[in-house]
Amino acid sequence: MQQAINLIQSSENILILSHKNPDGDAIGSMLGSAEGLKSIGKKVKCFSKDIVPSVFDFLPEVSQIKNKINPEHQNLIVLLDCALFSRTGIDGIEDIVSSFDNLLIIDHHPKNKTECDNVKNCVEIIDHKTSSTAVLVFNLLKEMKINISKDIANCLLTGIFTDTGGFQHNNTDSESLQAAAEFMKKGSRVDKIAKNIFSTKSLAAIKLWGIALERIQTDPENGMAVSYINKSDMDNLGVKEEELMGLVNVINTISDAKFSLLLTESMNNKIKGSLRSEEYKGIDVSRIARSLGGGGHKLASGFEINNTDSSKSVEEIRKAILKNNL
Ligand SMILES: [Mn+2]
Repeated sequence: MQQAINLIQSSENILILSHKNPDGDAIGSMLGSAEGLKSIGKKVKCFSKDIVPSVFDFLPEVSQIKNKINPEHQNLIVLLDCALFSRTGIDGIEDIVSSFDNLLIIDHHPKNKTECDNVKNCVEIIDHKTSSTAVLVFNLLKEMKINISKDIANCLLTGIFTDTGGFQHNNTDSESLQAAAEFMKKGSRVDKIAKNIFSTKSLAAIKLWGIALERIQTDPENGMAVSYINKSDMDNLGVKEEELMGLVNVINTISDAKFSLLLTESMNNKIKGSLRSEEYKGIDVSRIARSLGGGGHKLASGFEINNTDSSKSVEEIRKAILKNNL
């Protein structure tokens, strides 16, 4: 922690990066840390390869997360909610980060490799037992005696809220709830965040959820509940991929299923898989995700398969998962 503070204190220009397909924790942690660092006079830029899903438009200063950035000298790069530059998904990331003095990684994903293996002046705050990167950012800002404004509170509470599935997943711990209580004291409201995240769906999106729910198949042998969404399903209803956020959690409410999988055919010929399970079901879905080139947490993880020649059907991927892992 003290090394991280030293890095920040000696840095004027700070670039904050997170992973591709940014989720609430990535976005909330970026915005919350940016506000905190700006409040002590730092020049901060936030960059994400993928646009921020519109469900997060309610967050303060969300437009400061840019999708375009020029390679320029940075004193410090802060990598949030992931630990490798490759996870940012940015083409030519090496050029963008080629000129920086220091690197700070703040993450809560279990891992064996981090960018600190490749970079000399690097500090990592990594704790896979923490519910969210937002909690780690909060601890750092507190340690730096940075005033937690209502805006910072809203951003970081959104990170905790989304990564704990609205305080329902098994990573919801006293530390997350204590942090949430601090944020509420600053004027942030869990109910408002919940409304913005969960209750802003379009009719078309709900109909598409219905199609996916209709398609669920369960496999009594391995306990998988699986469904899929094709790109044409989204096109026909005019639904954006980001509106599928949370769908896999609904599939995961089937009590007989040991784990759930949602396959989504996304743009640029990729098939995305989202996996969920519950602690008491005794399945580590990150193992499945890793075997397919992805990663994540034991009970919530994901992978992405290139399908440039459209050679793989959802059915083939489903079979491959069965064959390799179970
Ligand atoms: Mn996270």
